[in-house]
Amino acid sequence: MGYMVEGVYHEGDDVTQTLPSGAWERSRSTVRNWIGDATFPAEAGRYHLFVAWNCPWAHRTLLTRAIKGLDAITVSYAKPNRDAQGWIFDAEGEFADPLLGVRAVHEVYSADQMRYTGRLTVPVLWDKVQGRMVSNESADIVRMLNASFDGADLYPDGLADEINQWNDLIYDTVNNGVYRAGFASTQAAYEKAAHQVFETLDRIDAHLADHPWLCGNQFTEADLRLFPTLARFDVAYHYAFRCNLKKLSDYVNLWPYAKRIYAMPGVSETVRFDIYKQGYFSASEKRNPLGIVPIGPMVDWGTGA
Ligand SMILES: N[C@@H](CCC(=O)N[C@@H](CS)C(=O)NCC(=O)O)C(=O)O
Repeated sequence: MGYMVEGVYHEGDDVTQTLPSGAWERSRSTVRNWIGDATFPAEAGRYHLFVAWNCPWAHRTLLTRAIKGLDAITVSYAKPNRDAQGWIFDAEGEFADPLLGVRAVHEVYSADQMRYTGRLTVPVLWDKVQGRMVSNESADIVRMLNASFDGADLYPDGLADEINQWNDLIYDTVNNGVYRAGFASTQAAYEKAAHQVFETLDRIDAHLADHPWLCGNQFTEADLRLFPTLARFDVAYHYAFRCNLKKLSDYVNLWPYAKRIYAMPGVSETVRFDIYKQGYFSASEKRNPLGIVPIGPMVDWGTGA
C-alpha cells in the first residue's frame, strides 16, 4: 500500500497495524492544521478535497460538504481499488484528479513539500492558494468545515458534550469497530470486536425508538459520523468483515433512521454502493484472495423520505 518517509514514497507496508494480541489498530493522522487559523482563512473556493468514494472517513467530509451545500469545495475522487502506489487516479474520467493532475494520492502528499512521514490516507483537505495540505484527519475536517462555513450547524454548543459522547462510543465500537472485526488476525480479537459492533448498534436502535436523531430532535455531527458505516453495512461489512449477527435492514429503528438520512438533500449523491462492494471485496491476500465481488445483497434504500 505504501508509506512516506520525509517526503519520499516507499512501496510496501512498514507500519504494522496489528498488535501482538491479533487486534488491529488504526494509525493516527498527523496533518492537523485548521481553517480559520491565520494561515488558512475561511474563503469560499479556496479548498479542495481528495477522497475515495469507498472510504468511510472520506465519506464524512463529503456528507458535510453536501449537507451544508459547500459546492465551492471541489473534489477529486480516487479509484476504488488501491494498487502498489496506494490510492490512484486515472488520466481522465470520473477518477481523474482535475486539480493537480496527479496519478496517486502520494503525489498530493509530496506536492505539499512538507516532507511528510506516515501513511498516505484519504481524505486530504487541500489549500489551493498555498498549495498545502490543511488536514488529513476527517474528524477535524468535518468540524472545521462546519465551524467556518454557512449552512446547517452540525455541532451546536448546547449539544457538544452529547455529540462527543456518541462520537467516542461510535468511533471505537462501530466506525472503527467493523475494521477491528474485519482486520483481526485471531478468533478472539475478531469476536470481541464484532460483538462490540452489535452491542452498540442494539443500543442505538433502542435509543432511536423514542428519539428521531442521536441527540434528540436535531440531526448533528453524531448522526453524520454514524451514517458512512450504516451505508456500507449490508453491502460490505456484513460479509467482507464478518459482522454478520444481523443486517442493518433487520433493525426496527436503525434501518428507517438510516433511510431518512439517505433521503436528506444531497446525501444519496455521496453514496456509491457499487463502489463499496468493489473496494471492500477487492483482491486481498488475507481477506479475499481471488477478489470475487458478490452479486448481492439486494437492499432498497429508497423508502425513507
Ligand atoms: N484518521 C484518518 C483515517 C483515514 C483512513 O484510514 N483512510 C484509509 C481509507 S478508508 C486510507 O486512506 N488508508 C490508506 C493507508 O492506510 O495506506 C481519518 O479519519 O481521516
